Amino acid sequence: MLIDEVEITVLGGNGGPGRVSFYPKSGAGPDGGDGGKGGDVYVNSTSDLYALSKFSTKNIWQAQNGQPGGSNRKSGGNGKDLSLEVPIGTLLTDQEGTTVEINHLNQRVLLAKGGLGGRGNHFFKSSSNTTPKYAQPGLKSQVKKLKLKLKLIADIGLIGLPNAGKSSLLNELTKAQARVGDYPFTTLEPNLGVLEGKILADIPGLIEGAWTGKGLGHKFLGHIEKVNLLIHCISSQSPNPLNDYKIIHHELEKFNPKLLGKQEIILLTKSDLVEKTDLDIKIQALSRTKKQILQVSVHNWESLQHLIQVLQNF
Ligand SMILES: Nc1nc2c(ncn2[C@@H]2O[C@H](COP(=O)(O)OP(=O)(O)OP(=O)(O)O)[C@@H](O)[C@H]2O)c(=O)[nH]1
Ligand SMILES: [Mg+2]
Repeated sequence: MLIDEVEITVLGGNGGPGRVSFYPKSGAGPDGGDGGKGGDVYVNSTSDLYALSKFSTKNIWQAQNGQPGGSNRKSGGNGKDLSLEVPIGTLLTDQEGTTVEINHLNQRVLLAKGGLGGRGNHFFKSSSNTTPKYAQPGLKSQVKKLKLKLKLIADIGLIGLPNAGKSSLLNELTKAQARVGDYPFTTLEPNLGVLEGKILADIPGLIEGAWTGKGLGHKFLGHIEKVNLLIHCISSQSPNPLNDYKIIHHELEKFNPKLLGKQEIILLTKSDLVEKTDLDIKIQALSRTKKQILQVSVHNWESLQHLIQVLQNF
């Protein structure tokens, strides 16, 4: 299952305590070393879309604590840093509402700093106090509560009513193996595929009222906020394709009007299932949208090649 929202707490390592100790030779003074620094917590980007799933079973992550100071002025070792991997497209928001966006590969951001180590008693030696019997405790690390939310970064989004043929198309255009079924809501979470270096996302079917939370689509509408192109799939078998178009158009508008500003092409899918005259009437009806309209069938190689060619221009 694709986990796209989690809450976690991250803590750096605490600083190691300074040490109170004295050289063995009597009167030689304090030799307590400083504690080591606690490790920091970083977040790294990964292309693994499923990387948030590990946070659903474990939600507190802490870097290693610093080691205590030793005798003979030996400092404690520093705690190891902790690196957490999250998928590209993850937004991390802390309690104060500050958001960091992970949007490219090899990105690394500091999340929580480890605490500094405490000073050992050697540090506090002075002419007025040659035998200090105290040392500092290590400092506490930073703690951050974070909300992690994944927004898929796809170049192209396949949208449409349930059963429109979105997943079938994804499978034909890419090496994806999305489940296909002759019933609505076959797709329960987005599928991704790669076509000539571009990432295609197959979004679960949207229905009327999706923006209010109906069906599954609402949860995933946010994932298309970043695509460059929407491929709006409408079944050629639909009795009223223009109405289908309007339903989805309305949902996009209600969810985020900016979505309407995206480049969009209309794809009449399953074109092998209707007569050419019927198809022409439907294309005519859809021309009112002023969008580019293509027809495609997964059983028609030429129509798929034509689509691939058109997509190269986006
Ligand atoms: N004949 C024919 N059938 C198709 C074509 N494309 C899809 N289908 C069939 O249409 C049905 C729905 O296809 P899906 O790809 O699962 O549709 P979807 O839009 O992903 O559906 P949801 O995930 O439920 O939203 C399946 O039975 C497919 O085999 C096509 O070009 N021609
Ligand atoms: Mg599907």
